[in-house]
Amino acid sequence: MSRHIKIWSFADVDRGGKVRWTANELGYEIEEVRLKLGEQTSEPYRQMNPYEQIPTVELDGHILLESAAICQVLAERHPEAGLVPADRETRDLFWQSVSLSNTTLEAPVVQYYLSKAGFIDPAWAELWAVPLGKRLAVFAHSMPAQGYICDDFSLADIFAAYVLRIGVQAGLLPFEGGLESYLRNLMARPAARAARFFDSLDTT
Ligand SMILES: N[C@@H](CCC(=O)N[C@@H](CS)C(=O)NCC(=O)O)C(=O)O
Repeated sequence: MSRHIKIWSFADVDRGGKVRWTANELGYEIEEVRLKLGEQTSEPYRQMNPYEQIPTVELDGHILLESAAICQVLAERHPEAGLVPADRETRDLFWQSVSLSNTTLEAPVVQYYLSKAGFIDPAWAELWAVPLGKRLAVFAHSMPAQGYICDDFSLADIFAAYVLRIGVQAGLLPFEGGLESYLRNLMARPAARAARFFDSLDTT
C-alpha cells in the first residue's frame, strides 16, 4: 500500500481540497493534475470519470470518484490515524455531522455561492437563501469554539470546514465568535496549510 495519490482537480478551492487535506493528514505524497474548466467533459478524462466532475483520484492503480468517499477510503487505510472515530458513541455524532455536511449542506452552499458569483443562474441563490441560511446557521452554531466536532480531529472537521468556509465566502455566515475560533483552530493544522484549504478565505 503506497502513500502516493494522484488528484485531478480544478483549483485549490474545489472539492479536491478535502481530499488534499486528508491525504496530507496521512502523510501522502500528492501528485496533482489541474483541469481547465470544461476539460472534465473531454474524452480522456471522461473515461476515468463519466460523471464529468472533479475530483478523481488514482490510488494504487485504482481510479476513485466522489470526494467524501475518497477521504473515507484514505481514512480506512490508516485506522491508527483516527480520522474515523473508533468509539461507538462518538461515531454516532461523527456520521450525523458527515451527513449534514456532505448531503444536507454541501451542494446547496456551492450552488448558492456559484449563483451569487454569477457562474450559474441567479435563481439558485434565490431558492436556497432562506432554507440554506437557516440550516447553515444551526450547523455553524453547533461547532465547538475549542477543539473538534468529535473528541479528536476527524474527517467530520474536514467536511464541515468545506461547507463553513464557503458559507462565509458566500456571505451567509459571519466569520466571528465560536465559528471563527473553530475554523482558526483548523486553519492552524499543518496539513490544512499544506493543502492550501483556507487560502481563499479572507480573515482580515
Ligand atoms: N459529489 C461529488 C461532487 C463533485 C462536484 O460537483 N465537483 C464540481 C467541482 S467542486 C465539478 O466538477 N463541477 C463541474 C461540473 O459539475 O460540471 C464529489 O463530492 O466529488
